[in-house]
Amino acid sequence: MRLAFRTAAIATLSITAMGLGSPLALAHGDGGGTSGGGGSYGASHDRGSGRDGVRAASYINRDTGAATENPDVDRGSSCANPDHRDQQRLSDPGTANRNVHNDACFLDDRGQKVNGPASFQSSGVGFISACPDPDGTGPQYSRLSDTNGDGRNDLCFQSSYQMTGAAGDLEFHARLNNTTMPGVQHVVWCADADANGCRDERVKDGIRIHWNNG
Ligand SMILES: [Ca+2]
Ligand SMILES: [Ca+2]
Repeated sequence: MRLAFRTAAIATLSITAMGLGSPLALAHGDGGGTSGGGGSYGASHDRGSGRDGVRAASYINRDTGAATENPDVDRGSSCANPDHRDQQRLSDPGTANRNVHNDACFLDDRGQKVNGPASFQSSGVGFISACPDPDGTGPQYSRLSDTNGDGRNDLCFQSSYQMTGAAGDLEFHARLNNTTMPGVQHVVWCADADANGCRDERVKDGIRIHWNNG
């Protein structure tokens, strides 16, 4: 499945290279060829050079208006203006009532959002509580896993950015939670064509949550 996806992504490289450089072209690709952005990015990264000007931006979403709204996070926190740090009280036992919403983007040198397979990787306290499928029943997919077997999910791989037609499209999304362990949770987000996490990647960004007892 992964190999098939990567092959398809690389196949779109030539299309991307033929000049689909405008934001309009990117939007046009949302029907399924959007992996062109990510595919070309991942392929470049595999060559060790990276695509010029593409950078990772990860931020904490304030969840304005939601039950989980977090007033400690900047109101304007976004890919363009990321708030990377949060102080958060532990969620009540057995709930996610104070979970943290981590969003992220790849931005090209004009500040436009581009696609690419990517992963959120958590370390320290806490866990990844949600790793949504980017397109619901469509061909893109997510995979949430516990890579070190400690009972806490720490790796969220997503084959593309969100493309559901809802708010938050063109960005990557995960939810973080913690009910029992005060301390610091680090979450790195990276371009991850090989779907194995961020330690072998160079294009990445990260956020940090200080969980406390309130
Ligand atoms: Ca899907
Ligand atoms: Ca990797």
